Amino acid sequence: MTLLPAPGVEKATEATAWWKTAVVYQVYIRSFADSDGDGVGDINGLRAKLPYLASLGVDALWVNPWYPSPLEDGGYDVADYRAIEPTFGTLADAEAFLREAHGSDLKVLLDIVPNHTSAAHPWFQAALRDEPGARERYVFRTGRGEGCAEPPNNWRSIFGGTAWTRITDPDGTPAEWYLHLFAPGQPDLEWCNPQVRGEFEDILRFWFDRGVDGFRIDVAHGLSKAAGLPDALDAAPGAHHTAPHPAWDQDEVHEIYRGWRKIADCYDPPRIFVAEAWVASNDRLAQYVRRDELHTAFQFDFLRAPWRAQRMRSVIDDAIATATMVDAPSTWVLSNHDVVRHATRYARSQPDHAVESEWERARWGDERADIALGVKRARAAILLALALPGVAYLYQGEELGLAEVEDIPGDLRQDPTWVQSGHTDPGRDGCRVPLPWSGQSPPFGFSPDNAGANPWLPQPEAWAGLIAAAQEGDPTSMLALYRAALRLRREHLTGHGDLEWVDSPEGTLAFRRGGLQCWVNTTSAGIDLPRGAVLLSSSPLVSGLLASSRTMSQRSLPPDTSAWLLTRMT
Ligand code: TEU
Repeated sequence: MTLLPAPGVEKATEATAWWKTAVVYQVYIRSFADSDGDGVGDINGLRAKLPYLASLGVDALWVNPWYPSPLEDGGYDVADYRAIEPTFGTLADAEAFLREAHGSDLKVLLDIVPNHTSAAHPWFQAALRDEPGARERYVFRTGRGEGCAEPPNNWRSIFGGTAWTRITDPDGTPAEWYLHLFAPGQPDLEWCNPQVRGEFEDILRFWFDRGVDGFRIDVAHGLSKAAGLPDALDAAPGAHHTAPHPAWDQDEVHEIYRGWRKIADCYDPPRIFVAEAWVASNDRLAQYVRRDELHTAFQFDFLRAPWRAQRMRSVIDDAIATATMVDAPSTWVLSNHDVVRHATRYARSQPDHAVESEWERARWGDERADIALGVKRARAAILLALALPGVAYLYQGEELGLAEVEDIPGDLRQDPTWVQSGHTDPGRDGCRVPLPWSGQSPPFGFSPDNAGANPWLPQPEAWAGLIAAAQEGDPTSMLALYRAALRLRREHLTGHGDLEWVDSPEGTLAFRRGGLQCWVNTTSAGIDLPRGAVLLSSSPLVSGLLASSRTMSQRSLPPDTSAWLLTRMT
């Protein structure tokens, strides 16, 4: 991989840059495919599934952290950023995977976790030994109150509980507190420290030099904290940081990413970034994707929107308007490894307005989920997401129609959220259950036959009806829908610019892009469809005489259904 000379290099024209229209498939490697029978997914299992991923029709893969880790937070507690967790494989396996993915015309994004390390990271171990300069790499502060026995401020962990833990000095005396906005095993790094900045720029180069095409940046909004670490007005940052909080979305963070962008642009082809930034508005989100900063950022308002046309339309309009201000594509996503799978989010009653975070309601809701309805809506939602201009991310298993597994026994749950919330939040294990590939009983081909261990989370017996092998040959399957939509998106939508809304009845939305129209019906009644060849529909359409057109047959778009129509360019 050639490394171009320093600044002043010619940048590849961005007009047709792959990252502006790509569909990226998220691989939560721990639950994707297990090649060695230990019940945990691994790189060689992923390598074996590359033909499946290539045949799906995506452009790139995003692999969740595969670095050495105690796995206290599913690998987001990194102990060495330049190696591979032995459970997942070796660096040689990773390099072979990169070669083979590129050989299948799939780009590869890794996950980088700059906000914090694992407590097992050598840097933090040095800090515990109070080695010179070691504590300055993290956020250590003196406690407050009598004997400094209270935390330095009122911040709470995203997972629940306080965001501070007090350590004892090597001689056993109570010492300072360190900040962890997530689990205690994830000490926050001090990004004012030039050593921290230099280390992560070197980590980027380590993987870029090995051919990695880019990074998803974990907690991109968290690296810089407000000076003085003041108390927050609302101590609990909230899972989605929609209220201003001194721990999140500080302006100082952008200088870091301008430096990262310079590094990415020095490679040929240039490397790219996608930000995980949970911020209060799309105006704030746009700050991360200015032309000299990151390329893309997940559009989480779309993910958080209820299945309601008006709400989704206003989210789409706001997202596109703010992204366009900085000449960035919008990045649509419906699910990931942190939220309730959308087939379940859509399976309960939907409010007409946005609730601060829909999936919490779904996650804790005691309303029975109508999964058949949720899957029908998920089929319609993916035709909406893939028709929109910009980038789309798919979370592993959504192409199989998987819903959230909501009955994992408490003693088998591994998400730190479950413990830190005092068992009030079931956590995120329900969207991380190992995939069903084949067979009629667990492990459903996730592990080899006669594997030595069960999958690390239990799979529902009902997944026998969702195995990928059975869906391969079924034209009505979710897998067939995803494959067709990705193919038709490439043929009819990529390269076409903005959308143009088309008038449609209340509770529906319709827009034109190029010669294609996308119609979405979120109501419980059918609506008339305009003339045009139906390219694809998420559920069967209804034809025949309709009340609104007495003389000629017309198609109706059923409830909770989307359709792509090929209409003459007008
Ligand atoms: O998530 C960042 C984050 O804020 C999440 O906690 C999110 O707000 C919440 O889970 C939504 O329900 C990233 C990773 O995606 C997550 O898996 C990690 O646990 C977290 O950072 C810490 O690294």
